[in-house]
Amino acid sequence: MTGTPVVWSPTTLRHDVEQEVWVGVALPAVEVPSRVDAILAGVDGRPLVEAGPQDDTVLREVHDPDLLDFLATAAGRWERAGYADEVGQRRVVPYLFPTPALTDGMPARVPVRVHADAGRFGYDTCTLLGPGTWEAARAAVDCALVAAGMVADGRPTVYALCRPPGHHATRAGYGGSCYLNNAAVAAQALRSAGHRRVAVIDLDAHQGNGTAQIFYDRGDVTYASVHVDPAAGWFPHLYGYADETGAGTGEGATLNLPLPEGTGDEQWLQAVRRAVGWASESGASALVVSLGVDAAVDDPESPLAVTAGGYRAAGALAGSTGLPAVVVQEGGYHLPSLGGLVTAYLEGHEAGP
Ligand code: SP5
Ligand code: ZN
Repeated sequence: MTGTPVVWSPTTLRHDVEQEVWVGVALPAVEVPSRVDAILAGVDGRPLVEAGPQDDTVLREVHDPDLLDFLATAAGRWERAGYADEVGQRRVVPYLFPTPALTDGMPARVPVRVHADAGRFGYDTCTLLGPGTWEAARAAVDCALVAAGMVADGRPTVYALCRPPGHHATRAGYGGSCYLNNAAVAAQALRSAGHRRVAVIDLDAHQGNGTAQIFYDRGDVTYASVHVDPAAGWFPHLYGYADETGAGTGEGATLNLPLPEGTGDEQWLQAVRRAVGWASESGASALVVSLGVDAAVDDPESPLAVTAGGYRAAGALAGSTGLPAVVVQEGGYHLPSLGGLVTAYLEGHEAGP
């Protein structure tokens, strides 16, 4: 078997929350376990590697320990508190958000009930958490770690089939269908393995506010993202503007390239070319690609109009750098085209410099 190795874990299928609560209404979830089957079918023929449990060290460098504790225990707390019988909700849904509008600098207690506590970590209502969520999110991190380890050991390109996705997970928060930041973990793992500078290139339709935040004040991990303009009303709403360029030692190490609704291959690839050029000129010796394929024309979650050919060309641009790369799965929700889009990207990337 030839081609990019695909690192996956069957444990990632255990996250199945069925719903997302949006504007107060429970809608069918789009980030579903069958995404994994669709992608596996698409990438068929490449060597499959099953990720087993990995060490926590890098995960704890990227995330706040309180977030990790909450994610690991919340489903059990919810189950024991009896919300399924009481109100018919089997999954953790945040209810109260301790923003400055509520606390205004006054000391705030930790709410005793989990439905009131979830808003300390969950920053939107869409990202439900149930039995299996922690195990799956942790397994997705394991996929990213195994892929990063293979690249650190000399494999040129490895694809991590991470699910749930990760790039909206901040240091201390979860949201946007993301719980643990797989791409940030991969970047940090490459740093620990000796790469002095790592460049993250985020192709998901939505700006990866979690990854951007985690590395915002660092110069050793650069972040470039091509995404639908948050100013046009799109997630993550607060971040992804062009004037966010980093802070402190990270000043100039963040590049946001927001695009108008309806953007197709030509303009999207122009931005991808800029992001890839900027990343390779940064002096990075390794890449992490946050491969969301929800910029695709048929995707239900974004207004961008990229084709499979566009993703193939984006892969070719990243591959042309000749840099070793961990490609991490992010979003992409149109099940009939999902596998083909991921494969198109990988074929482009595999062509190399
Ligand atoms: C990883 C990733 O792609 N996350 C994107 C999360 C964006 N979710 C924002 C809110 C979803 C609202 N969905 C309702 C669609 C109605 N047309
Ligand atoms: Zn997305």
